[in-house]
Amino acid sequence: MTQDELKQAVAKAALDYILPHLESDMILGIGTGSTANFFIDALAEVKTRFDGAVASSEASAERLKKHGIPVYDLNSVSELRFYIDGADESDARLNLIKGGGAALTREKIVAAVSREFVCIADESKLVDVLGNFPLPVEVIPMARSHVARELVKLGGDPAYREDVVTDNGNVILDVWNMSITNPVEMETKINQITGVVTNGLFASRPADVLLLGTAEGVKTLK
Ligand code: ABF
Repeated sequence: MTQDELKQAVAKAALDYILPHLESDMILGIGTGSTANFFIDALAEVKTRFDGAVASSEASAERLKKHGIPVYDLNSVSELRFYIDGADESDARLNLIKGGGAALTREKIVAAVSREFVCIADESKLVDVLGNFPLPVEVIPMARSHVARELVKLGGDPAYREDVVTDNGNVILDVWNMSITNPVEMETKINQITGVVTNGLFASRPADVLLLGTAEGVKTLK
């Protein structure tokens, strides 16, 4: 199976996972990226069974709207029953690295409002220790150099992601060469650096379930 076929399979599995719970007034949290895009396309087939969605990026909002799925402002919603999104890496405890698509801050906000975070990924994303994928950090532009120096003190090797401005008007530093053995601690430490908006570790609030596309079929990790 190709990687895209694995992504399509987990997108379908996520739809099957949420389907029995859908209600006409329910609003879903929807993520960003190619796996999330497959999910949005699958979700369109059942769009009459729920009310609408909150998106973690402008790109996903556009895709939802193109399918005729209403998109809400998060401030008008008190709870999202599910948040369905991809990841760049997951460990076996469902701590994640996200933000390869630069949408990490909005993703973290949507995750915070969601009752159940369903992560969808192909098997290449499951790792023993997080950090092979460079950890994205969203930074207020004027603090970029300061934050980079502080990240070096934490053992990382930050690189400015040039030509990328987030949906919030900020910049991204990608931190290479970190072996993140204590994700909750690292997430907290990085967030305490002045000028950091947020970082791509989802460990204080990890995924609740990981649907993993493998050559042997979709595996469910909880
Ligand atoms: C989002 O999309 C991000 O947090 C993550 O960076 C990325 C995963 O992309 P893909 O599904 O295309 O591999 O979920």
